[in-house]
Amino acid sequence: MRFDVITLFPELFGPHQAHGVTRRAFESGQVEVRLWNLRDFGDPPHARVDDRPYGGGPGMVLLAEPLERALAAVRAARAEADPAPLVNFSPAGEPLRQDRVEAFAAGAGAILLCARYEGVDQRFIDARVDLELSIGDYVLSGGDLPALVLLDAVARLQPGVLGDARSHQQDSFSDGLLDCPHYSRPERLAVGAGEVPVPDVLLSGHHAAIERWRRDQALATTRARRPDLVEAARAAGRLDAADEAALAPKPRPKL
Ligand code: 4HQ
Repeated sequence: MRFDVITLFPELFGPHQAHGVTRRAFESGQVEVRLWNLRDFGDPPHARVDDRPYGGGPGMVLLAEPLERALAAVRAARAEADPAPLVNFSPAGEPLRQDRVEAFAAGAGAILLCARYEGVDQRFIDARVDLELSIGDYVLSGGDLPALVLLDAVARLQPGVLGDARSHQQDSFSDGLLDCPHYSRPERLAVGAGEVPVPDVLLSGHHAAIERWRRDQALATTRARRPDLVEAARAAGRLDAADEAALAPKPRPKL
């Protein structure tokens, strides 16, 4: 797959691709990333890419014409029968969730527009942008970090990137629920005055019991922190009878 990134700060992308478990996906070209510096398409004589908003007010707006030229160059280089979607990152976009990451990971890529300033001339968005995505309800200074977030989430799903294929099945959201807690050495951890053990079941060697415990933990955490995700999993038919039993209110012990 191939991602073309239109940005004013292409230097932000190299370091991410050089590190961690996702490095191989980028270095092998499994996830090919081409960077396009919007400045190269700016208006002469000073390669201008932004200007003041009509109607007044603070901040600057990314100009539609440099974006048009950059996009034309990307489209020509991709030369596709089935054009890749142009994605713009914005707090007004659709929330980016794992199901959409999985769709990108299985697809042929996209063109990622990383805006700066107050945003992009709306006429360019209306005419050219296929999809607006948000990575959360907060305000960033640009769309570069959201693009890196998407690339990272896509790269780790590529075959061979996580050592063990089972890693993704255990991820948060892989089945619509949050992940269960994880424990490693030592068996008893000195904390303050006391010692904290690892939950017994994890040392039992009883694989079915371990699997049930992890599922119950995932259900309990998800209900406590994200009841909306439990509702969505239920509505999607992803909760079986054992899950519903784990979620059911415990009968009050008689006194
Ligand atoms: N932006 N999720 C880019 C964001 C944002 C977000 C603000 C988008 C600044 C220029 N993007 N503009 N949150 O905060 O995607």
